[in-house]
Amino acid sequence: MKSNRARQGGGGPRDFGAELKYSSQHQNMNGLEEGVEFLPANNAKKVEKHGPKCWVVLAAVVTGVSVLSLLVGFLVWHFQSRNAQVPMIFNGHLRITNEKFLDAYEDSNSTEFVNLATKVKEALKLLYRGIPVLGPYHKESAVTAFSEGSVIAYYWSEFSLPQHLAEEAEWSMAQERIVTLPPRARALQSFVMTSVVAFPTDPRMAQTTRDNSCSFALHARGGELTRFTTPGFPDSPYPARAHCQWALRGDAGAVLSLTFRSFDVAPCDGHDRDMVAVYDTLSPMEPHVLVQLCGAYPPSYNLTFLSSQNVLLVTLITTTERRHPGFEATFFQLPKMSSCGGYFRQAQGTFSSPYYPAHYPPNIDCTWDIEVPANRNVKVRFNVFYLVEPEVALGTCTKDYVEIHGARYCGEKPQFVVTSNSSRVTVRFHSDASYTDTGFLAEFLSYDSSDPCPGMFTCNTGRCIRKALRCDGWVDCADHSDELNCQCNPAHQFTCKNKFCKPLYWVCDNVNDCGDNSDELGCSCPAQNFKCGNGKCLPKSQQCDGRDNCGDGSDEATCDRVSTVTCTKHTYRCHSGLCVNKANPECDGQQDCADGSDEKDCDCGLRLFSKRSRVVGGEDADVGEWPWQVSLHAQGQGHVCGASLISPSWLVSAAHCYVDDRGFKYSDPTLWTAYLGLLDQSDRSAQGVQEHRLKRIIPHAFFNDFTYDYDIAVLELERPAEYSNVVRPVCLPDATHVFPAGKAIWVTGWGHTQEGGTGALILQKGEIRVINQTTCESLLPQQLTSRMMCVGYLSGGVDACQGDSGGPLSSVEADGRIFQAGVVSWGEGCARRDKPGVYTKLSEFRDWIKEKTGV
Ligand code: 4AZ
Repeated sequence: MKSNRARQGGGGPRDFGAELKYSSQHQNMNGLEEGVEFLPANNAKKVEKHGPKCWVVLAAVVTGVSVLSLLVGFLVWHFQSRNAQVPMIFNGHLRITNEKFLDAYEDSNSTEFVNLATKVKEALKLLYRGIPVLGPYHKESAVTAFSEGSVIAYYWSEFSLPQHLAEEAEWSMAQERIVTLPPRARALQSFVMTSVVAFPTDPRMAQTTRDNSCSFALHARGGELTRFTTPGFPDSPYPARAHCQWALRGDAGAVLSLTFRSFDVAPCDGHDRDMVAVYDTLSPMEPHVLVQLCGAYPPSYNLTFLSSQNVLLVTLITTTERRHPGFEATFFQLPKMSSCGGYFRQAQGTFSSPYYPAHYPPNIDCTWDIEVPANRNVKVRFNVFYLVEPEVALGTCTKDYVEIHGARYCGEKPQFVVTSNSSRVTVRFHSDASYTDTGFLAEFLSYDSSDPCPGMFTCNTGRCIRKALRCDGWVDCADHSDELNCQCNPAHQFTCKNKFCKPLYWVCDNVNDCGDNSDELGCSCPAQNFKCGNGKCLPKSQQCDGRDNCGDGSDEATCDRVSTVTCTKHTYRCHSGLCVNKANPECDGQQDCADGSDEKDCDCGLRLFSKRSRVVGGEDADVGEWPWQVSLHAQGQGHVCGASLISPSWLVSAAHCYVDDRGFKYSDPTLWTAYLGLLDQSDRSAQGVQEHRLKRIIPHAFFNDFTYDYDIAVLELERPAEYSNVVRPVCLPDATHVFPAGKAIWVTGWGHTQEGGTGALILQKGEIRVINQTTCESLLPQQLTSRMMCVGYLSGGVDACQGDSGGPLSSVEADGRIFQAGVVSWGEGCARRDKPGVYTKLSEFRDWIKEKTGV
């Protein structure tokens, strides 16, 4: 719940006035009084004789007058602004306890609605009249809807308040009241109102209180799905500067389940943003907001919300003029849960938050009472855990939480285990009135306290992991306990000072892998020296002197001031022909070239979906996560190679995919089909997938089919691709772009998931690291050229494989943009120890791509 604004005694403006008064008195004492005492202004002689003092008097008088007029000005401004009237609209609800709900109350044009609304308005007027901070300033109230229970009225009230009373009025309106009307209110005799409460409205929403042009009321029928959309969906964008709302209802005793099936509004960036909000009430009251959404969500993202009663309100406020389709939503009613939680008397079982994986409802408390056989202990493992709520201080769990043995858990957590040293445990779940999440999925297990993880390693957190994961350099237990007290294998592991074991080739890669930096300490240069990217040590004085002293440009790449320097092969050349000393300045959100050319042509490397699906385990990619990834199907063979989209008409791929082989003309563009926006090979007609024929295949003229040197090709599409949420281009790195050793990069593709295995149906992603060129040359002797780079892990495990060829290596760069670092090319097998994958370095081919494609 959004914390209630606390009432602040002696408001800010008053304190400010007091402070100012004090400081002006202070000035008076130091200036005016001194002058008055020593320099009577009527003594002309004295004035003449004591020339300098005369100026003091004059200055003092001028200062005094200015201070006085400033003070008067301030007081006038202060009282004017204090009394300036500010309009405020509050949205609220109240309960009428002695009325029965009639169906006619759902129709705001019915006589019954109008009559009851008149009574409510009258009652509110009387209520405000009795409150000094509200009564004199109340202008108008209106009832917008009624719902069951006995009858709940939703209303707004408008006030015109002096500025200095706004905060107090806000506080007063937020006090939940039971209203007893004065006996003279005859017309309202026996009209009992409770739970009267209201909160200030988002000023942008206030307009909707009067304008009904985009207001809709929908009632769920039986168990049927009711559909609604933003105006114009999906063919035209929703209106700019619109204020829309959908009041959703079910029958008495029901709750509602609302799902956004498609959601694409303007991105959440910037101050002005379009926003969809869902409220667990029919008034847009902030303390009852379930979610606020902007941007675009992939269809796989769970956007189902449950209400606590039989009503929900969806609002759309648009302040931008961007063109987006909006949303399509459905809702239905279902009986309210009579209770939640459970009572288990067995050795193991599973349980979840209510309605998992939908967003659990607000205002709910559940208890699970678990008891396993008496001679065993019980542990609860949370496999999925999302109880995220905005504005909750880290670790406080003041809003939604799970409680076990008095400890509260909230937020987003990777798998964790809570153990009990008895056979019984009680798990409590609480959700408050605002913001809900998808909740948790848990299982309980009984265990023998002397051997909690039979055949496995027990983390200090209680989690069981495979024994092979112990001391492998990767943290698998949340508390690192699997990597503590290890004996490192000196053949391929480095022993950190803190005793962690890390792969040897991570040493001196400029990344603090140990956590205590001990893997980087032995590699630093002597004092007063600077370490180049290529390991050379140079005097600090040579750093940022405009000259490439390191030989790889690194001494000039990270200078505080971006300056124009002599061009070398390591400096970025602006369109003007001048060079700048900053590393990777392209599309980083900062103009570095005087002509702005480094920030031109930057419509690339961004994903449009604001959120990733919360995939549990696995390495399946999500819809729209790699919108530049392309799948190339050869006639009669299905997926053969990957590629990347770099412009509407051009793809980058690997030359070796298009070499004729065993009688098949892979070089013939007419035998290929490119699938863009694809995730699942078994669902190529999924929404958003584009199927394109190829017009041309241009392999690099120097491609060597034996060494795989120059393994790059560009492919022209027969007709241009249409950019969408799932089809977008990647950024191409400049020839000077550096992807340093140790940098984490993503490789994606539908290739084999194991050496000698079969291809994946769902696009796979894997995070790998750039390996130092000399290390790689020693691992793959006489096979590496300067057009190739190694990326992967020497310990094996994650790698590209057959079928990934031609696909991109995607690197997240400054400003969050994704640049293509390489093209999947070759390797000795897949994921083998000491045999990382080899990739074509894209920066080496920037000019070639420009020459062949114009991109
Ligand atoms: C291939 O055959 C292939 N492990 C691609 C990458 C790698 C191995 C094979 C790297 O397309």
